[in-house]
Amino acid sequence: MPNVRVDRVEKPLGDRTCVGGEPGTIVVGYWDIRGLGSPVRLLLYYLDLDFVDRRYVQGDYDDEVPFSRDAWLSVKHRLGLDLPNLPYLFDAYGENAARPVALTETLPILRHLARTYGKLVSPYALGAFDPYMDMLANVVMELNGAASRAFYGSQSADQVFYAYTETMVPKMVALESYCWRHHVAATPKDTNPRFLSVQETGGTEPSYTDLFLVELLDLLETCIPGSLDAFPYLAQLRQNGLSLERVRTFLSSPSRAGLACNNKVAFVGSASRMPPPGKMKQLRLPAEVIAAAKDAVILSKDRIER
Ligand SMILES: N[C@@H](CCC(=O)N[C@@H](CS)C(=O)NCC(=O)O)C(=O)O
Repeated sequence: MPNVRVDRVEKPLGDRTCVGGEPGTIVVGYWDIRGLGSPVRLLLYYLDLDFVDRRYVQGDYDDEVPFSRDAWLSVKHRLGLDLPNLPYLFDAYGENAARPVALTETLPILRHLARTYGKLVSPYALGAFDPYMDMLANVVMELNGAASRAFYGSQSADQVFYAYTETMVPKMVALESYCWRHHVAATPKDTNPRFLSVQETGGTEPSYTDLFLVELLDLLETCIPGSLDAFPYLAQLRQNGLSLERVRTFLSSPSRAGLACNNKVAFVGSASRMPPPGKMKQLRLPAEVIAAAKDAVILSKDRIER
């Protein structure tokens, strides 16, 4: 189990000196939620790497400035990042101490960690140099974007369900079809293959893309229960990932346990301590929306079989 220091930043920094990286360490910066920070934190736990889990806290709806982002914005352009954003990664660990790496953008961060440290756990390096994993990771990122727009951009339950059907289901169908065609994460009775990394490992080891997808699928199922009902392969992939010992360690860690899925301003999965009227922690998917997603999966299988 890695040694992780949680550093919650609740207030704007003001004139105080601002630190980005710290010599000899890995620092991850993100909001005080799961969101895009969680796959990065998960990968660090999986790799058993010590790190500083720096988490910026968004203001609440009833604060003087509602939903203030100032804890982050006050340092955003003072950390020495080329393209300031959250999540960020400062890696000054081991060989990187001489020339620290400072990155934003989730996928490059995940790839950097898999490429640099993957060999600590696997000769296959978490699929770090596998173009199929890169290809799938981009689709996972698109699914994440579609989910974020549904969570943050909706004003009603119907808008969330519409966004699920129109923007999330097509990406999930694509991933489900990939799993189905390559026998990824089949039924529990199958001993293998189990993960997306079929091309390199036969699916016996998770790639960085698997960990990213597992965390996202779990977030979807938490915010919109029923999200995976039409997708048996994705549901099984989620279970396969969550049952890994290193992932279980992460789930019960301070970097994951108790964290809200989304920031306080979100319509679903909000971290607000008392959501304003209309906002909700969870939104169960209606049966007819699940049935339509099941039809989309059947259609896709038909097309492939023909
Ligand atoms: N393309 C970026 C998206 C990053 C992003 O949208 N970050 C959001 C949180 S999920 C944010 O609040 N960024 C801080 C900012 O825009 O200043 C990535 O892959 O990491």
